Amino acid sequence: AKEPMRVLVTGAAGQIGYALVPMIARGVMLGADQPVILHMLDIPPAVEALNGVKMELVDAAFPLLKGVVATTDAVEACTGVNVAVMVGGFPRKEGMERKDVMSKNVSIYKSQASALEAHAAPNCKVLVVANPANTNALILKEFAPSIPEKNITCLTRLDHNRALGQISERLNVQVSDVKNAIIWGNHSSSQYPDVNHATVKTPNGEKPVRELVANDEWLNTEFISTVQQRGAAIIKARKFSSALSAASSACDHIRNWVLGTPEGTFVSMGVYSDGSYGVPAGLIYSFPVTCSGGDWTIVQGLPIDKFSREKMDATAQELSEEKALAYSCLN
Ligand code: NAX
Repeated sequence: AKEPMRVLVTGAAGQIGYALVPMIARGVMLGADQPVILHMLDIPPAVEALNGVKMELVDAAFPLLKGVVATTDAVEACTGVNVAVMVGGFPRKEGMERKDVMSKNVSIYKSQASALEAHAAPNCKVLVVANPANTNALILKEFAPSIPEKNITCLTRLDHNRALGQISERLNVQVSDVKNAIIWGNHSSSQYPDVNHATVKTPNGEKPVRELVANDEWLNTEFISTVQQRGAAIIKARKFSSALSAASSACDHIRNWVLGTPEGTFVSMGVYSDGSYGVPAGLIYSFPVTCSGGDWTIVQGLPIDKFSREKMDATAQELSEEKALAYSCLN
């Protein structure tokens, strides 16, 4: 039998946490043969709710779940973890300045970076979900210098999956037959959902999405804005932000990272830019990646047209501004 893996979920008493921890305990994230020990962190005002989640995990009697740590102590939460999913953060409240929200999250990610660096298992893989996800991940990287930068990522897989979902609805095909959409850039409304390389499996082989949709106008306008604005549409409908889809996509992100992507398939991950595709190095930017042996690699050599270039640059620009804002909060 495999040794259990320790998985940290911060903000575990929140909405996404409530959807995510049962998926992890069911093997959705790391595989149906991989035992897990869950480490759940939240803050003192949420401690009762956190303990309630722990009670439910016990009550669910998950065969793969070998232990649960529920705590408000970051050091205890981070100790020995192999995977860290950072969902906890300070939400933007009405009337708050961007800078004030950034400043709260910078201080959270600075201190949790130190706890992870000092106490996580070697080679711990980190996924930041909490917004501003790319910039929180960048702060975490900055303040955990001994964690390799390739181990620090942020979630744009939800946006990627939303793009696949929109194509599947439009063409009335199974979502599992659609692949290789790309989310470039920031997990914000400046992201660029790109279907220029996406394909659909048909009885006559793989066909480009552009050929099957045969409506460039829709692909270049409504498709893009629907994916960019989907988070807001969910809030409007549900009165709460996306939770089950965020949790499921976080599982997809880690599962592909640890266990690999299928041959010929790429997925979107927010990763540390090395300057690929002319994206400034030193940003956490969403790229198309393949994963193998526990490492991601940016897909190289995709042709980029002028329309795409402009949108990729605009979202990079927004990330550079967020980075500057975050650094201004450090002083
Ligand atoms: P909730 O407000 O329901 O939960 C957040 C939890 O984090 C709360 O229980 C809170 O007590 C806890 N928390 C706050 N500060 C903490 C700290 N310093 N350490 C540990 N825990 C802390 O929010 P939820 O709907 O679960 O969303 C969580 C985060 O995900 C938000 O930042 C949200 O914006 C972000 N999202 C990111 C997505 C992505 O694709 N990257 C999509 C979904 C979601 O909007």
